[in-house]
Amino acid sequence: MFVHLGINTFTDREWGDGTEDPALFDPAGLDARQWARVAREAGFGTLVLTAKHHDGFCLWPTATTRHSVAASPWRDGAGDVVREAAQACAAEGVRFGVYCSPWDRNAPAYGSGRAYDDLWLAQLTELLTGYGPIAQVWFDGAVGETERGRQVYDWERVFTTVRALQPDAVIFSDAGPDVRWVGNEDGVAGTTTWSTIDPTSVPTPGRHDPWTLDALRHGDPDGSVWRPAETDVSIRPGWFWHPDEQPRDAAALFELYLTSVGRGSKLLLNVPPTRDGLLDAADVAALRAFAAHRRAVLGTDLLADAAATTDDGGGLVLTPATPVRADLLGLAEDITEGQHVAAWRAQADHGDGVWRPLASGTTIGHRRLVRVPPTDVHRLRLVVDLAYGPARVTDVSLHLDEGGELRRRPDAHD
Ligand code: FUL
Repeated sequence: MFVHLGINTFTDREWGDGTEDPALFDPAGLDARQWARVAREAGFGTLVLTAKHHDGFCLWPTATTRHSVAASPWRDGAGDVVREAAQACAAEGVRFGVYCSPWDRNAPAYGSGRAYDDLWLAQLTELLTGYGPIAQVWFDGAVGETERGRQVYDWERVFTTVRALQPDAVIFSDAGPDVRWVGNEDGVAGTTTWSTIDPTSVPTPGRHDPWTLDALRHGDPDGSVWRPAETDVSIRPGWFWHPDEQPRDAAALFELYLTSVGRGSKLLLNVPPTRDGLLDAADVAALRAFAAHRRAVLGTDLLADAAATTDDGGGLVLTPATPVRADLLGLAEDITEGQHVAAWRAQADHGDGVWRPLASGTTIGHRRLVRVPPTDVHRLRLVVDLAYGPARVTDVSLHLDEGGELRRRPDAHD
């Protein structure tokens, strides 16, 4: 779960310009335990907090700038959102991660090169040494121009510092090094998603050549680094909470799950706290309904009791004890030795002994979920037509999400 909270929450903006008065920040009812509890209950493994967004306002009492919670009325200037969030996550058994924006529209040194990197690394050092284990460090790619020009970050130094201070933290950016951006903020990974990529195709975060987004979206089966795609998207139109915006409903959230996790990617879903510092009741209700729906649909595998055989054509044939009606196909590949499946197809026998096409695709990865027309399945056959190494398909499942295919979004096909 992504948690965007900051000055923007109080100014109704998405990108602050850094001139905001810290006095605006006062989420009086802030309860990070509520965020972490909702995250855990809805099935999120990690919570990533915007410790600093582009406006430069720090949610912890940093020694590096006065532009922080220490200058705000919240908790009489003695509060620390990062600490409360870290402790809440520890108490709820949710991993904790931080977003600390490279782009800083408040820092006078921004755009000057090393002087700004020094400040930013000092901030990162505070975050990575003062709050216990950090599971993910999240670097967004937004870069602004200043009158001094464009800041060129020393990414090697940044990554080396994170590694030294939190060796187990997963580092996210356009250019990894551990997890890559999926190339859009719509919640849609590619139907072809390789966890490997050619690192030279996206050499640094924030560099968007014409082919960059495509490289991020699909990855590369010949890529030399393992750098899975993470799909970040917000439950609301904006990343920050705005009074006039509404969250997506449970059906739309399930669709996001299918187009992210269901395409071998990770889902990082943003749920922004209100001005009171709590997750909005409407968002919580949508998350709960989404989690219940997801568990009901995906938790029931209609092929659970099926007998498995292999036929002459190299197909895996699954025969349930009684015919099943399904509209969602689930596949999984064991990726511990690499991701290999490059083309697969599924066929169904509707009871007349004839194999008819049901679905086909390219990559599988750790999870592939594909909507199929509502079908009576007497037997299911899976064939892997192309694999760049041993094809280890570990799961073939069928599910029923009644009517779900009607909600399929037109942009969800690629
Ligand atoms: C982007 C930022 O510009 C947005 O405000 C948001 O934080 C998103 C997750 O990353 O690069």
